[in-house]
Formats: sequence, structure tokens, C-alpha cells
Amino acid sequence: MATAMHHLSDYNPADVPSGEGRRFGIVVADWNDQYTYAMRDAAIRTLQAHGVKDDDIVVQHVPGSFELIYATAWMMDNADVDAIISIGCVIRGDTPHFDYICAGTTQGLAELNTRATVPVVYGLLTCNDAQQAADRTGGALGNKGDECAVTALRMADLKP
Ligand code: DLZ
Repeated sequence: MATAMHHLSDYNPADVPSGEGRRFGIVVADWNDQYTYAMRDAAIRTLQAHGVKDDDIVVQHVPGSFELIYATAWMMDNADVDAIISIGCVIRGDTPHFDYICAGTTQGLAELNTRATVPVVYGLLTCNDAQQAADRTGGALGNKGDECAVTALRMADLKP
């Protein structure tokens, strides 16, 4: 059950299917890169820890979170992967821009999942401030990248 203090890196390895022979895509936004790269690196380490080969992890960088939609769709159609992790970090500013990027990106990624071809894992942090981002990218609440990798392994395993 999710709680406010859920630690993003805690999981039981026995519950995670092997990733051997599977291929994963990771799309990473460069905005707020001190957080998104920490998530990317954690996701890669966790996939590797569950048997995914380096050559089977395809990483694509995009400028910002809003571009995650296009690159995820492109990867879905062209990269022959079993699941895609879309990683971004939006931090609230002075204008309503935050709300539009969060809503648009979330909607776009959700729509890609309704294709039911390649599962998309939602690695978008939507934070009120930098501390919330730091807490979730290797800080007090673990690393969202670990959680995304575990989710990707489980979703890839839905396919025979
Ligand atoms: C423009 C913008 C702003 C203000 N803030 C963020 C942010 O906190 N996180 C993020 O990933 N991207 C941000 N962007 C960039 C947009 O996602 C997008 O790249 C641009 O609007 C160009 O489409």
C-alpha cells in the first residue's frame, strides 16, 4: 500500500521477474538533470541487477519532460523494446507552466499506454520544490529510478 513515506528503492527481489533476454528503453529529459540523471542511473543499475544486458538498455535523451511523449512513441515503434521508462522532473515555478507540462506529459504518456503494445512506465516527478526532487532521486525517500525499473521488469513479464 502506498504511504506518504513509501521508500522508492525498497522491494523484495524475489517478487521481480528476471530481465534476462528482455530489452528496455529509457527516455530521459535533460531539464533538472541532476535529478533525472540520478533516476536514469538507478534504473539502469536495477535492470542490470536483474539480468538485463548493457546492450539491451537503450537510452534516449530529450530536452524536457514534454518531449518524453514523442520520444517514447518513437521508441515504441522503432526500438524493439519490451518496456519503456519515461523519466522527467518538473519543479513548480512562479507561473502555471508547471501544471500544463505535468498534465500534458502525463496525458500523453497515458495515451501511449492505451495502445497496449509496449508498456510505458511513468517516471515523471512532479515536485513543489527541489527538496522534494532530491528526496526522491537518491535522498530520504529512495530513488524513483529503482521503482521504475522494477515496474518495467514486471510489465515486460506480462508478455509471454
Ligand atoms: C519550459 C520548462 C519549464 C519551465 N520547466 C520544466 C521543468 O521543470 N521540467 C522539465 O522537464 N521541463 C521543463 N520545461 C521544458 C518543457 O518540458 C519543454 O521542454 C519545453 O516547453 C519545450 O517543449
